[in-house]
Amino acid sequence: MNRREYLKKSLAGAALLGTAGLGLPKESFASAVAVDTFRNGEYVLPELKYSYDALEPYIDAQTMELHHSRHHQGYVNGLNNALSKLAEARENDDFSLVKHWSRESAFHGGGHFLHAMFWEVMGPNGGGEPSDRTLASAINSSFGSFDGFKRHFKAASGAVEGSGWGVLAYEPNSGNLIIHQVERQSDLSLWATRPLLMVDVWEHAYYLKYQNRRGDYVENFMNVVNWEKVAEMYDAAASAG
Ligand code: MN3
Repeated sequence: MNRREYLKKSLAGAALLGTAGLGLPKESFASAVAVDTFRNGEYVLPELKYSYDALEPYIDAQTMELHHSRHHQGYVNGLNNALSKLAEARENDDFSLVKHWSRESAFHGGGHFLHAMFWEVMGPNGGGEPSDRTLASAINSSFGSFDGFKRHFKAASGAVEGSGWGVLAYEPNSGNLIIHQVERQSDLSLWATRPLLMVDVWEHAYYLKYQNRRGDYVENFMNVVNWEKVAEMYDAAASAG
């Protein structure tokens, strides 16, 4: 299987997940971004490909460590727990708490998958504009210009009400890119779009360094974007769609 076929297969899994909730495990959503998040029958915290201080001065080491080792680990644990409770419910044929555990699996699953991609779309040598021509032209045709995209992405991410995410995503029906405001993190699994670039705007992602200045954090996030990774995911999404 060549790379394109592999990615296409993975993306088919991602599409399935969109309609079937947390469809497990071989064709997991995360495999679309080639992040190792599932091992020996359960979800695991993926390792960062750079050190906690690698994104300084834009994102500080203490925030990165807490965010990755505590918050993300919490979503991994919550997802595994919710899925085991749902398995228990099936075994006992007792679905009295199905609503609760379904919500828990969506919330922690959303957190786990979004963070797994979030770590990948940042990097120490990031920022600037995408050098990949396919992605650059998709951004231009969807937003008019790279600057138009950037202004829209920053405005949308800064204005998310409460906790949530700003997400650039591929919409396979039109072939266009769109920007979502995701409140909390549970709704993404319901959508047909394929996320390409996301910024975590929960306070835990920036409060130590930026306090209530979310706009400054989003502004500086643009300096750590790993556009090669985004281009790779765009290529995979567009060739599968
Ligand atoms: Mn977070």
